[in-house]
Amino acid sequence: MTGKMNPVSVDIIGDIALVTIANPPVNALSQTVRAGLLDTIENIDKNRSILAAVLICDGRTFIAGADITEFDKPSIEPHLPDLIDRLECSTKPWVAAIHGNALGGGLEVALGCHYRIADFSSKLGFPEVKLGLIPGAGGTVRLPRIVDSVNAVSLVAGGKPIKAQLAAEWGLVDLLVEDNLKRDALNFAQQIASLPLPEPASKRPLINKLTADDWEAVLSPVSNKAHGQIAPVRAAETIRNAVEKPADEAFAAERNLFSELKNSDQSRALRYLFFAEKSASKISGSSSVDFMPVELVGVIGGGTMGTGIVTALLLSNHSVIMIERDETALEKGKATVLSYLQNSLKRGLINAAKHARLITSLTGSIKYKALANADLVIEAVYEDMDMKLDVFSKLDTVMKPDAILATNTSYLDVKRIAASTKIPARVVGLHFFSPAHIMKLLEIIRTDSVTAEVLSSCFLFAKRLGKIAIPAGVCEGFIGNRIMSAYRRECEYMLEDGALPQEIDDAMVAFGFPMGIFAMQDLAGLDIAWAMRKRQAATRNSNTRYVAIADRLCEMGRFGRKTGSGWYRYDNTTDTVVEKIILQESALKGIQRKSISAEEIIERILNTMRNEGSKILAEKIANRSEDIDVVMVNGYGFPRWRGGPMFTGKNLIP
Ligand code: 3H9
Repeated sequence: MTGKMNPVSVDIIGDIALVTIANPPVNALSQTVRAGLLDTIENIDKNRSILAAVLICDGRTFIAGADITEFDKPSIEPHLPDLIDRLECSTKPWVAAIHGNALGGGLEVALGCHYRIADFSSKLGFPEVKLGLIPGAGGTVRLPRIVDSVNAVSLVAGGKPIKAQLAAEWGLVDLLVEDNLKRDALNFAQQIASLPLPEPASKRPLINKLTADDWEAVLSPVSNKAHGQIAPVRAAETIRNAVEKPADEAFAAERNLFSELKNSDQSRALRYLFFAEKSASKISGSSSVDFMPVELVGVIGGGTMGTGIVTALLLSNHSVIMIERDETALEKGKATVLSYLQNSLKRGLINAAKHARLITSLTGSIKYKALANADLVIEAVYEDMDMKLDVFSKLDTVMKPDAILATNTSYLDVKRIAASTKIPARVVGLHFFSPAHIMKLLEIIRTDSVTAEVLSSCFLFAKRLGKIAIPAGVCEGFIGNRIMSAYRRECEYMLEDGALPQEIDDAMVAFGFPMGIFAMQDLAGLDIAWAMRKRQAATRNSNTRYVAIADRLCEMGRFGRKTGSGWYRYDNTTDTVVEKIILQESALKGIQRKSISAEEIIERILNTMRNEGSKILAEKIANRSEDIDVVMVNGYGFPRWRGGPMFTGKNLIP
């Protein structure tokens, strides 16, 4: 044991031992916890007056897993798999009393206990695949001896925790409790203390066996969804191994695979991102700064962005006033929000009572003066500076003086917007991503004039929305769109140099992007970017290389999927138009086309992303290179398991 205070304490209550882990913030299984727990198991086994033990945690959660910060250091005894083997062989029955989250190694400890009880609001799961890992302390072996093998695969390979109620339906939880977990756990322990000691989970028979065809049906969706990530596939295979092989062999195989994956590039990348995301908002908000409460929020505009933002606000329990230019547009916007909420209800994300309450939290108006009491207003009108300046001049006259004024612009100069108002110190950019109620990323754009109080309040607001907030300075496109513009430009150069859209898109998908840049443009529509290029035409530097292929497509009315064709044609007919335009444009510039391999395509894309990222850092638009990676992964489809463009640069993947 180290000199640190023992995070495991024991109270003897009658003939029950109440074992409490106190290792804030999430009761991770660090070495001191493992050592304390091992001592406690030994002591309880030796103490003849104790009939049963309850394992409970202090603070906001049960054990949230192994201590991830220890994964890059040499592992110190007692190792978690050995500890859990010892726990399940205890001569006294152990009851895990779960609140908050029982995750990863935490759920493995609970599986080592003989019984599990949980409060209704708790969640149980194996998120290891999100860190590029599989459970490494016997979880894959014990789980299919407690729950159905198909459920075991979905829990371990999916990585998504399940609610306690479902866990109880699966047999993972023996008892659900309402409000007093400690009291109910002690009562439960008293009841089971006189029963024969149950078989340890690893010695129990399997819940069910699957045929080879069943396994095919279970495993193939996992590999189809993996998009290059190894862990989910290996996790599912490990469950199959645990079902088909003797437990001893399965334990050893799981342990070996866990160590192999822990040292893999993918796991290192995913762990890097885990901590990058956790620390992003922390360094931005300062504890010494006051926060302004944000309860009532106004949203200007009921279009795609506005309705997504309103939905996100309602789902995080804010009251919202939507402003539109006329009643028809307002009703349309509100109807869209209601359809999103209905969808959340249908998908079980909110219950009927919450749905009913959220609907009453939405009001709308066509008059700006309805915003007089709002704490924050988010402008989400068309991406046009004059239109935005007009909105802010109206806001200036109606908002209370301490309200925060935010623009959702994705490219425009927030400093100019701020300077146009009476109090520039309260103006900030809140760049949501579409659909705003689903995408987790939020860029918080700071001007030179904005106060620390406004910024900190925005980070707190983002946390309540459940967003990953990244601070960014003012420049065209901020962090994400600026990098995307740069690499899109590079992809267009590649078209002129010799590649075809399909080749570039295929290379990106093979690298792990959900879709290529050209397919994505077709989905988003080519017309908005075209309008912007036309606006910029007069001021464009004539010495800069300009690729006109997208303009040619737009001139033909090819705006993407919505018009049936863009970079691709969507009616299953062969289309040579785009290729012809590309060849013409290359010829016009006298470019000798040469084929570009998939590797070179990716290298050129990554180099461009990193170069732009380095400029963004040098200009202090982003605080840290980790923030750039968090933006590209969460907003632009960069494969999470590769860590982000800046990380791949440092770590040379591929
Ligand atoms: C595993 O268990 C492997 C085993 O199968 C086998 C082993 C042999 N370790 O997210 P929050 C920190 S793999 C260390 O803001 P929330 C986090 O960095 C593990 N630190 O709180 C943050 O630190 P800071 C499987 C951890 O309430 C602070 O705790 N488990 C760990 O919003 C608060 O975190 C997981 O993957 C950890 N395991 O959410 C669970 N977890 O304040 C990962 C958190 O310095 N964790 N921290 O920035 C989570 O999903 C969320 O943290 C949780 C709480 C839902 C628990």
